[in-house]
Amino acid sequence: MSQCIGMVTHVRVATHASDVDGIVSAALILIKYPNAKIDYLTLKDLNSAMGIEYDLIVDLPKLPLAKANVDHHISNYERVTKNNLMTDKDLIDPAAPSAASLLIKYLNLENNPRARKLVDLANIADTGGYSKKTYILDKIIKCHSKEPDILHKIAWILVEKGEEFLDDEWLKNEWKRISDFLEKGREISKKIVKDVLKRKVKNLIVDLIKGFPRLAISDLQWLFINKGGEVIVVINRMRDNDPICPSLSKNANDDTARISIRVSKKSTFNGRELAEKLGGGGHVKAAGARVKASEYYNALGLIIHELSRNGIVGYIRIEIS
Ligand SMILES: [Mn+2]
Repeated sequence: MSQCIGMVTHVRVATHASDVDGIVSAALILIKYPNAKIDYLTLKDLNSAMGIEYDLIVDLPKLPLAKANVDHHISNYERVTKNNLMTDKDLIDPAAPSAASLLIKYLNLENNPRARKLVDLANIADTGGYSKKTYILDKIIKCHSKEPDILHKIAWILVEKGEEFLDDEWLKNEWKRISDFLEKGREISKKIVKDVLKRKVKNLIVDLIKGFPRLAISDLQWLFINKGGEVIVVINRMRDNDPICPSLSKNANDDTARISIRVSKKSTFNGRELAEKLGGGGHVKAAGARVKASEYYNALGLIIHELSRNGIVGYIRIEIS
């Protein structure tokens, strides 16, 4: 399937800001349309983008004025089909491993070897796989997920270097800058996980107050589950500046606690149900919510109550100066 997305030279595109799939998609757009104007949006930004007539929206839900949508999220697919919003310009397939894997067909770039290698990275990232390259790229993108100019720069590096993106001096230095800090977070995580698993904890609550590298939160979750834990709930209440990825702490004063839930494959616990009880949502294995600081203790009580039905619950509070 291939489409022409507008006759104008400056196509306007929105893509997902905070992951490898979104930025690889931006790179594919730039290979095809070097003058494209790309907005890098998070789900939170969508409300303010409602009135924009995008030529194409990738790896995000279809907006009312958008001319075309390429995506693989099942929630978007269900909503679009239920409301008869699908047109022959859309390509939404929940069976696709990544939005980029659809976009490469949509843009007729399947014969471009560099594009194909980039799509491989996106597929690994979005199917829970692991490769060192995807890991590094994901961390650098996450570090800058609120900085559109830098995301655009990363997309251009992917266009120019393909999967050899670490040959780029700027990206190489970024990784150098980030990796020590990440390592600190991973070391703390290892200690926590070893300690709680020794105590037979199946369900872990980690309450982050200060000093934990934000970029390493997902590593902590991954480690707990990979070592045999079932459910991990991270509550991020940190208000201090993130020294390595300052833009991640930009909204640290918004008086909310961000709750992130991860569930192991073997567990029958439903992370989405817990998130919904907290006013959030997501998937069965990965979900999240935000609560006001004033509701923190109610939320914590609810989390402990729900987790305790699933076995031993551990609670750890992290405050590092
Ligand atoms: Mn995706």
